[in-house]
Amino acid sequence: MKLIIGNQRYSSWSMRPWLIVKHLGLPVDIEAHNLFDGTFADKFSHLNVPAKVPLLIDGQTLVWDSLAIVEYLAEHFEGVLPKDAARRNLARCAMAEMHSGFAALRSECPMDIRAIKKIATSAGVLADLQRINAIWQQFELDPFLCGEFSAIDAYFAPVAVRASGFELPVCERFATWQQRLFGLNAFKQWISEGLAESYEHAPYNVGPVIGIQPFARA
Ligand SMILES: N[C@@H](CCC(=O)N[C@@H](CS)C(=O)NCC(=O)O)C(=O)O
Repeated sequence: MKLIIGNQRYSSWSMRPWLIVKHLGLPVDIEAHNLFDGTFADKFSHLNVPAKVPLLIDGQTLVWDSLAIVEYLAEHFEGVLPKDAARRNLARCAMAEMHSGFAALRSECPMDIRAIKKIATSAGVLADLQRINAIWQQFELDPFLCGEFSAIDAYFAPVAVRASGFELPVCERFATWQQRLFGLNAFKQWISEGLAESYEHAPYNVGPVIGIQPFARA
C-alpha cells in the first residue's frame, strides 16, 4: 500500500491517516507532494480521483478521502478503530462530524505546525470550539479518546495543532489529551518532518506571528 500526502507543515487531511500508519507501524509506503507548486493536480488526473490528498493506493484499489482511508485501513489492520463497539460508534460519529463540519475552525485557522499566530476569533470558530469541548466530555481519556491511540485521535490531531497555534480556548480535558498527543512519537515525527520543509504558503499565513508552536521549539 502507498499513502500519498501533501506538505506536512500544512496538510491537515494528510496528517490524519499518516499518524495512524506511523503509530501502528503499518506496512504502508509514504509519498509526499508539494500541493502548491502548480504540478500537483496533473500528477493524479489520469486516476479519476479528486486532485486532493490523502490518497491511498493498494494495488488496483484507489481510496480517496481521509475518512474512506480510515475505514479501509480498519478493514485490513487491527487497532485503527477501537475494538469495543460502543467506543467504535462514538469514534465514527465524531470523525464524521469533523469530516463534514467545523467549517469556521478549518477555514479561519489553517494548520501550521511552526507558528503561533494572533487572530480575532470569530463567533463561528468559538461555536466550533464549544462543540469540540462538548464532544470531549463523551470520551474517557484512558489515555487517549477511546483507550489506546486510534483513528479518532488522529482525526482530531490537526485541531490540537490549530488550538495551540491560535491559542484557542479549550477545556481541561482537551488540554490533557492535547499534551498526550504532543508526546506521541508519531506526532513528533510528523512535526520534525514538517519543520524540515522549506515551502511557505502565503495564503495560510493568517494573522501576525506571535510565537513558535510548543512542539516546534528547539
Ligand atoms: N475531504 C477530503 C479533503 C481533502 C483535502 O481537501 N485535502 C487538501 C490538503 S489538506 C488538498 O488536497 N488540497 C489540494 C487542493 O485542493 O488543490 C478528505 O477528507 O480527504
